Amino acid sequence: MSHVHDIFDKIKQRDPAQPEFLQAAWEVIETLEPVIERNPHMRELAVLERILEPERMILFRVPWMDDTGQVQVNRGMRVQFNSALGPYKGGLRFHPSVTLSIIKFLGFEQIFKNALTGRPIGGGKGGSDFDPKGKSDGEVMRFCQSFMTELFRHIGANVDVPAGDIGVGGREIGFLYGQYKRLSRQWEGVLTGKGQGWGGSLIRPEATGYGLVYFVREMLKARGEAIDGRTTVISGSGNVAQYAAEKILDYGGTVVTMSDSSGFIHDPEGIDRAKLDWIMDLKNVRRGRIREYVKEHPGATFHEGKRPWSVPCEIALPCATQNEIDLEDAETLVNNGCFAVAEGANMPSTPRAIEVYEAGRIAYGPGKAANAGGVATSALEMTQNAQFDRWERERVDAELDRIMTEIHAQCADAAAEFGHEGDLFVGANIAGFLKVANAMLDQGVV
Ligand code: NDP
Ligand code: 2IT
Repeated sequence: MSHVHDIFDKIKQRDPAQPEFLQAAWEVIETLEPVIERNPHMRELAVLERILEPERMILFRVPWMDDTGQVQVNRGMRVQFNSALGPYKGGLRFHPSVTLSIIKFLGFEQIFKNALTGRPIGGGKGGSDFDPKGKSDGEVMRFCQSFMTELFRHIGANVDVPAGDIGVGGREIGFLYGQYKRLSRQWEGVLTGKGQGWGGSLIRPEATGYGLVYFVREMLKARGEAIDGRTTVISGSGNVAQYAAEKILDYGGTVVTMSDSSGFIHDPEGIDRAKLDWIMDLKNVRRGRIREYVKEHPGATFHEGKRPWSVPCEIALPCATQNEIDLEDAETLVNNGCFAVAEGANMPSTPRAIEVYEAGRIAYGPGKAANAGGVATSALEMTQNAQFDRWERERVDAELDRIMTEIHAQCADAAAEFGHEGDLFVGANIAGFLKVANAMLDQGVV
């Protein structure tokens, strides 16, 4: 049996009930066989085995009182996966589906994503099975305060720096930060995605979506294509989806769908700037559901319980959640003429969907490369906080664009070097892995 199969068997035995983590782990290690062959010392030093085991996992009870006076109990967690390159860095997800398997998969992806950004940040992730949907601001605040009352002793500006993810946006980061500051008596860059008036970086809210589209621009450029005049299908209607849509419009593309967990809206005339502003207000201020779009925009239709991949497009941007494009969705996309898929979400494509992209030779930007703009800009926020400085919008955006362009080049170069020309999936894994593995080798057996 090959080295990577052998290692995978061991992690399966250790954590048989963690399907998302096993999926993310296999997607990386299956592409690393040639790297290990070229670097046999990595085997003896168990680099793969070490990278697959988190440095530390913290699980804790989060009790809080709801508006009726009833006490609720959720589970909190933080997986501090790898600190070879810098302090642990990665988001917090608040969603009822959160399990240790999901947080481990996200933390594992984060290690390589963060390495690709070229910034000094390690990989981590955390969250809770708390559902912010339908909760009052007071309930969300009490939950966040209770969550941070335990988490604060495990994090710090040079230790571990959480941020947002699904269900954690500016409101939650504010409540979490306030409680951290109160408990630690430190005003420091311990969280990113902070408010613009109190240490948050300009462009951080936009960064994942903008960065995704900068990556798409590079991916298409390499094939002599461009976004201008192309039709884009987007899933999700949260932070990443909204700013991906905005940047597609800036580049002259058309966006015809957005979605949430109830279904998708299809607007054949295109979601223009004014309609996108309406969606941003719906989701971010009124905290409404995407189905409400069709009441206001009669040309559009709502498709209950469905995902948007059946709508013909040239570019598909999954920006909702993991495993949202399966084999059949991928086949439909390719058969309808889609030639580029770039992942705003983490692991939105199942392994069989990825096989379809590769067989169809379409441009495929894996999440750990394509959505790295969010964490890259978080790292720029950390730099600004450490310098007690605040950069102009244009400076942060230019830096984000440069980082995304560089990530695309790194992935393309690593793919070519290992005989997989044009395969950014393999390239992202190898380029990210080599940076982390070399740092681990330098730092001894820890
Ligand atoms: P938000 O909470 O802002 O939005 C999430 C969106 O995805 C909502 O439209 C939500 O719909 C939908 N969604 C969530 N869970 C599901 C589900 N199980 N099935 C169908 N739809 C779902 O999160 P973000 O936009 O921040 O995150 C979206 C994705 O991008 C995630 O995969 C995240 O890990 C990834 N990501 C985020 C980054 C960031 O900076 N925020 C950085 C890099 C990646 P509903 O409202 O119905 O739940
Ligand atoms: O998945 C991700 O990269 C994020 N949710 C952002 C992490 C961060 O620290 O900004």
